[in-house]
Amino acid sequence: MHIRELDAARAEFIRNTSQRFGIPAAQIEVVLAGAQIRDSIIKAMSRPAEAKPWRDYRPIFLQPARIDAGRAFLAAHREDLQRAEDKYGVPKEIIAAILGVETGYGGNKGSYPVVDALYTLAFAYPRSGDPAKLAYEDRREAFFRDELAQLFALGKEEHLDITSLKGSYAGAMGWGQFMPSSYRQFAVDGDGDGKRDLFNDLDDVFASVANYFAQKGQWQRGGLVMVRAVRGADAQDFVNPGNAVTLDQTLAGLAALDYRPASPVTLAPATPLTLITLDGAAGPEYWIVFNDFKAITTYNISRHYATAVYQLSELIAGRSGDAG
Ligand SMILES: [Ca+2]
Repeated sequence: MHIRELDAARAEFIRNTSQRFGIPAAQIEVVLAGAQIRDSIIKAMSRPAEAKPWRDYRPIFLQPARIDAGRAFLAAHREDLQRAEDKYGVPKEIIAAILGVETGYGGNKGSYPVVDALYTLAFAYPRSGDPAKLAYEDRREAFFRDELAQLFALGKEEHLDITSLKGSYAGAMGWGQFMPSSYRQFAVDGDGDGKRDLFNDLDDVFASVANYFAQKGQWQRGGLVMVRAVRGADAQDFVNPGNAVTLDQTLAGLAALDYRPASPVTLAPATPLTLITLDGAAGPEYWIVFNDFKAITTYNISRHYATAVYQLSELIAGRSGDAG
């Protein structure tokens, strides 16, 4: 973007955000005047881990150190995690696994100034130059411009100095890496001290992650996440395009296509589900996925991400997760 275009886009953003959230324009102006467009953020956004095949993605998140740290984390915070599980229905191992994948259990909450991250992606989103990707890149830039606006609203509502906040290169914050809009919509005050603090207060963190899944993901208490499937000799490749999974199959429907659970599962016949294929180290892996798998994809739409979270949760719980 040329300087003049940037100035015009920024002026429009300031006007809109000021009106939308009742924040003085001068206050927004001062923050943006101190914001920087950072090349390191543009580079990081251009190579996400989710694009790797499952066989290369899995070892990043399911290495022994992360599993051991997860077990220690669960042991140290069992009662507090259990309270969140009881209230929201989301297993404590899933909450712990999310924190393990997102930030290594709080060890790496991100070191980028959140204002810079969102400002960079809102006004200098990386462009491939490929005309087929133009509409997608425009949508992403608009998404980050909205998140930057929501960050100003969050600062006003939570009495935060947003210029002091650190996070990921994409502007995700705290133990669970909430974007500003999710922070505003789904964060809850777990310990009842009147503040929603996703940076320092673990009761708030646990309750907020669980609430996110319960509200946005429509998590079903006691539901299945995913089970291994076996491909029969007569099966055709199962086509399941796109990112988000669509639960438009049943066990009987999959059986008719010659895919079956590797171990018997007890389900109501109409239970919605679908099949996904992962490119594993030993060849294709077939998995039947359910509502609570889809719920995890509301946190990050990648199937690899959801699978890693589930398998980490199983390993933290001391089960195999049929992780292979
Ligand atoms: Ca609190």
